[in-house]
Amino acid sequence: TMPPMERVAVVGVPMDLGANRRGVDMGPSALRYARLLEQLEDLGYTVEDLGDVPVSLARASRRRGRGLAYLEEIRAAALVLKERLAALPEGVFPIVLGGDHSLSMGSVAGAARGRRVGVVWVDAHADFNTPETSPSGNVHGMPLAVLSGLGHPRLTEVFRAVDPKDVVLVGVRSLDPGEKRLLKEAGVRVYTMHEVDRLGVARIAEEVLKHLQGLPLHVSLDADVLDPTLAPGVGTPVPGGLTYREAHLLMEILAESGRVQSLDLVEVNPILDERNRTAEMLVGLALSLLGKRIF
Ligand code: 5AB
Ligand code: MN
Ligand code: MN
Ligand code: MN
Repeated sequence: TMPPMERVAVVGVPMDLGANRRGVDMGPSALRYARLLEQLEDLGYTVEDLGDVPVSLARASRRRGRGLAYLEEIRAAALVLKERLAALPEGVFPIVLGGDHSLSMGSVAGAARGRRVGVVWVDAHADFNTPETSPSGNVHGMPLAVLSGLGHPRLTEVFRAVDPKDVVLVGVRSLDPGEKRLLKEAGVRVYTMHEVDRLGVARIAEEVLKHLQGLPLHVSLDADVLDPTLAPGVGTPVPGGLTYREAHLLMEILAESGRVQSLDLVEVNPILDERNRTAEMLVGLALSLLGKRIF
């Protein structure tokens, strides 16, 4: 089954302000270079590239560490993204190219258009920190909390978009103490790598679809969910990630539901990558999520 849409709109967000390491702002170019658009056309989609959302440059002088780095700059870029997605006609499937994961505040809020959606956040991390629980002050560790209504008021006032009970995490293997507590209190469903090992991805994917029954789905795919041997081009690698087939099987089963309506491909850092293989991995996964099949 293909998703219920034949048109795809691609939007880039060349932003690295939410992360510690520079370079993830080149992710949109790397994903385009890996022939995302051409391969979607080969699959039968009508594809439009909407170009990139404007993002402020990082300043060499800016001190990083505690406190929220680049809060206003990130808010502004994510807000433009939110408005661009919200303005798309119904029936167009947006694929957002990152960029650090803070952009997903805008993509989920924009794709939701004020309606109830389920979010499948596929990531080594939960991105559920608040300024109080964050060990780094980096906003890319906070977007899922903000979307759920937790975090800095400048962010939640414009990006709160989901009920945390409609959020599922898959592939998690690195959580900070405070965010663990918040995830439990909020009632987010978390499939860590322990559950991936025990249950397998097929069972998890079925459970995710059942848990989010009846809802249109947004998939947010962080490259660092993959094992770093497959996807070395990430700023925050964690050992013990998804294999090639686990990641594809998850996308294939989600695709079969016909309910996925929007996608983020984020956290690709070409500076840290080897011959663009991390971008190529994410492009392959996007194709599986949009209906590409082996046979
Ligand atoms: B990513 C960490 N939890 O908050 C933090 O790559 C890492 O978007 C966040 O998942 C990783 O700084 C953010 C330690
Ligand atoms: Mn992330
Ligand atoms: Mn991550
Ligand atoms: Mn990262």
